[in-house]
Amino acid sequence: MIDDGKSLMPNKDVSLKPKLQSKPKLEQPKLYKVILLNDDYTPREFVTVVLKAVFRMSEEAGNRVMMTAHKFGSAVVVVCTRDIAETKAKEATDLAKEAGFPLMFTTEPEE
Ligand code: TYC
Repeated sequence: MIDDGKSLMPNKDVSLKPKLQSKPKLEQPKLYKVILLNDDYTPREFVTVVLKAVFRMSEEAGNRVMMTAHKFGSAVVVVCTRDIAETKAKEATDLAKEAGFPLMFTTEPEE
């Protein structure tokens, strides 16, 4: 009979014995920060627009991150895998460049 998983009979293919050797845990992927850098030329409103568009931030979150970079020189936008961090940082920097602004997003590994 084909086991459809609905039978109440014990399934002889499933071992109930405890494993003697546990599988080694998979490595967690290293995480990267996307950093927003302040500059003197990009309008504040435009920075918030980019944060909303590329990083799917709310107006409030975008404004908060933008003001953090404005006041302190830089701000962490998001922490994610290297691939996503680099793609998003480039997308956001390119969007600003197309609009004629020097706004920069960089990435760095998390400690
Ligand atoms: N400092 C810019 C200005 O006064 C605004 C700005 C904020 C630019 C944050 C970049 O990451 C930035 N127009």
